[in-house]
Amino acid sequence: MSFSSFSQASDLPAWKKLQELYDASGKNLSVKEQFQSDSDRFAKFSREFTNYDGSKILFDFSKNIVNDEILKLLIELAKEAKVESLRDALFAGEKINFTEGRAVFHPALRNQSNKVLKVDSQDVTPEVNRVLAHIKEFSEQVRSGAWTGYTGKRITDVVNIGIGGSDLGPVMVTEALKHYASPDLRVHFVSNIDGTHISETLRSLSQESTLFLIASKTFTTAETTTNANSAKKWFLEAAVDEKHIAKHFAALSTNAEEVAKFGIDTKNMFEFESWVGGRYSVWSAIGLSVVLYIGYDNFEKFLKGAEAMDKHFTEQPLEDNIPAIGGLLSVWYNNFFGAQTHLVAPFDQYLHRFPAYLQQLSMESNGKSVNRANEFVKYSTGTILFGEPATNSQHSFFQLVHQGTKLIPADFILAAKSHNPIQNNLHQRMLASNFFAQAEALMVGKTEEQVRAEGNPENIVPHKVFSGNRPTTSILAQEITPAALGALIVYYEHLTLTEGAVWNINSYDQFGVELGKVLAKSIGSQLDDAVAKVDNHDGSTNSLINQFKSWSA
Ligand code: G6Q
Repeated sequence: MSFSSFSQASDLPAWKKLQELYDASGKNLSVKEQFQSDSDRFAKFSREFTNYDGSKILFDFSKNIVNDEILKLLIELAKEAKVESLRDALFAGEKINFTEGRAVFHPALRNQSNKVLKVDSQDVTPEVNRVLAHIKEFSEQVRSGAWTGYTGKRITDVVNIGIGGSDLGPVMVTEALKHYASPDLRVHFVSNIDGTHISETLRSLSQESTLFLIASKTFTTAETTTNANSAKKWFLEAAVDEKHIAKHFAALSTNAEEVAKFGIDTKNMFEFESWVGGRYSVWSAIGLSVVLYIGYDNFEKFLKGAEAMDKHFTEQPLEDNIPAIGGLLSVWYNNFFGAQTHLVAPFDQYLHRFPAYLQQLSMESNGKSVNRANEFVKYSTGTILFGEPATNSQHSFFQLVHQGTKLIPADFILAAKSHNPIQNNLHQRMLASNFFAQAEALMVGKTEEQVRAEGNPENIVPHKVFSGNRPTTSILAQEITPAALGALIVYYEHLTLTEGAVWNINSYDQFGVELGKVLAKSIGSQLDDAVAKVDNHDGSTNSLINQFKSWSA
């Protein structure tokens, strides 16, 4: 593997130089002073992305704790860690997910320019296009009302049943692009095994006008198959005859055999391939709920926006490569400043599920402690990603971001144009002013002298001091369109790749998630017997299970 010729990233020369630089001056670098001494700083450390439709997204990295020397060394680190080789291997369909023997080829799903893209020397583009054509045809039928339910009524509600990667993407994207949605169709998402989720979802729906999408790559995930069976039972309570299932259930999966066993007509199956990882699958058939909601043309724009960011990532030199810079800054904070977390705060209500989506993307990809050379890493990997939309989050956990003892690098996201410019755009101006003010305050801080000058009593002064120098990346889009959202997601995908490449870990397996699927099964069978006491676990687990049995009886 040409991209994995080293073991520990901390042994790379650039890593060592970064450590020296951090110790000597990096840790005390004042961003405020850098702005004072360098009038070009914004131009130097910001990058503009141009989408396929000419729209722009501005990535302002200038409020990060970097200077020319640090950025240069971070780029050197990326080169030594062969980030570009890993990227090229991914885009060439190589099996870079070596622990599962799989290619990681989700960019092939947004190959709107129809390049020949091969896995195992076979061009996958015709098959991707065939599924897209099927999605287009089906979604147009449902949206136009030509596709009807078993009593001839049109479909008014779509319920996507899936979990993890088969849920988070569609939920986030349908919420983010609600502005583009058809008013005639509602989408719902059921993921949790908790019976409350499906019960509360179905409560207001009618069997005659509901379409279920069973979204599961494997079609064996316990939560999804159990929820799907409950949906089927609910449906048949009204429809009675199993032949009606064909009009009300579709499958988004790689597993035709299990789909057929469940009773779904494989004509209503939308396939994708094993080289699509769950957390990278919103671009595949897993995105069908998105297509039904916003229409195929908008979905195509979403794919094209994503493809434009792929193009940027594959073609731009590291110095100008926006996702690579984002990933390298993350390494800088994680491994030199000891930052444990990363905050993503969209100043945009439509993006309210974006942090949850990114949480899986980042933490499932890079929550690994063994490197590609099969050794434990000697440095911290993965970042604890969290976030909530602002301004709400300003009124809660931003306190810790401003004045806590921890360094929390943050991304703030804003669209210049609101889809809801109510009150003569007053709301938008207020939102934007918070976006600017927060990033500025986090950088500039407030000194003792300033607090004193405000007339505060001496014993209160230290409490009102803000150290400042807390790094933020401001991401300013023109508008949250399907194309902009596509590009924004891919920015984070490739940022995650860059981190994983430097850390020399496999960002594409998820054995920790799979463990959960197995563990619950064995205890589940012990719960089938409501009374028999269990004694084969540790003392705590035995007692908890036995108490549960007695209380739930
Ligand atoms: C994603 C993960 C995981 C997966 C779910 C659902 O990368 O592997 O979140 O998407 O466990 O799996 P199925 O789609 O197979 O039901």
